[in-house]
Amino acid sequence: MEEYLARTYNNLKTGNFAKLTIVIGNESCDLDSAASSLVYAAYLYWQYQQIKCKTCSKGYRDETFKDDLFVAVLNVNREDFPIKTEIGYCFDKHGVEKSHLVFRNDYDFEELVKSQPTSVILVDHHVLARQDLFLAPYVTEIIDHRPKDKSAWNFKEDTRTTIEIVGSCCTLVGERIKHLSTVLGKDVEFFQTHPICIELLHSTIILDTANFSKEYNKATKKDEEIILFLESFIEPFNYEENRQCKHQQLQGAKSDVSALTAAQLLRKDYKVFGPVFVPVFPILVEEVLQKPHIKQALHDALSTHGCKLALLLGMRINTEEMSRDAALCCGEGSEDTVAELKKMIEECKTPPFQLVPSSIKTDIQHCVYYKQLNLSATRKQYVPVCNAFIEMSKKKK
Ligand SMILES: [Mn+2]
Repeated sequence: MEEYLARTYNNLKTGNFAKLTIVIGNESCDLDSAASSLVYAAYLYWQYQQIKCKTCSKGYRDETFKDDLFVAVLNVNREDFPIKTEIGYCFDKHGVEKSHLVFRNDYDFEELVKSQPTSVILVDHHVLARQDLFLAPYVTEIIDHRPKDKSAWNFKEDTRTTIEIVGSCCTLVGERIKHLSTVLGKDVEFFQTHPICIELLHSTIILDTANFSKEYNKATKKDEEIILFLESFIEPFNYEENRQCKHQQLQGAKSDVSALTAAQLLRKDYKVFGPVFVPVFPILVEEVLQKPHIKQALHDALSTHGCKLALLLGMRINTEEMSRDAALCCGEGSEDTVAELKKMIEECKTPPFQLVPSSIKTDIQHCVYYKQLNLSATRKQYVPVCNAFIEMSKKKK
């Protein structure tokens, strides 16, 4: 894995390759997308090395011989990678060297795909985001676990597809590698020689199925089958405990935002409803407001998204206790507008948020802070209020 990552990173940088294959996940760049693209690209590289050795005589491969390149592209900008805390945790734990990863904004991929023979493999999605639409004509394979969506299908007719509803795309990647290895006559050699890949697939399937939780209900028979296959290499001392422990650690890492800056926190999980910017945090808003440079970060976030108001929603879970809080902030000159939304969330009956105004020390000028006593109300419940607010603002104009 180490050798694969370093060599790929350097060869891409120096343009030292014949044909390019890009393996890319969806734009949310969650652990499933990251692990699927990395493991599948590593496999394709390994497979290429196996076949190459058989067919190429040594003398024919002089210094001018260039290998094909298989690049996993993490579909997130490099500076936003720290936001994906569970990926950072998982990669660190299993020894994936982060300095050799390739990110969305490391290259002008639109130029790159045009300038030489290129194939693109989509994992964990098959509807391209607007900024990825230029990839469509190059797509040769799709591995995804969402229901097939033909509405935006503009891929070549001979595109190889593995689209099946299972808990995790990593399950399908594991199965595909197993199958390709058999065709190659290599049985389980790839898995035996790539323990990091086994761990990445294993961890992701556990996180995506909430450790095969019945309530969550995402796991399928195939997820179970592949995880057992992976565990035949991991050979944990106690299978049940191993899974449980991994699940807890990954969940913990996902909500561990202690190392993030104010600006990163505001980019981690947000939605925009017209003029209202609504980020949610896995910590209390009270803590977010204490972060250095929060005032500037909030100002920047509002202007980036063209918003006037921000509704910040926080939540903290301590082993058993949960608490929630919220804050409504606005930029200069939007004080009138904020008063309207303030009234709406305070008086909302469906459901009542039970917002209790509380004092807090912050250098944001226009900020109302609340404890939210209704613990089951999430951003989902605020959406209708935001939409009603947008409608009302339109009528006023
Ligand atoms: Mn997925």
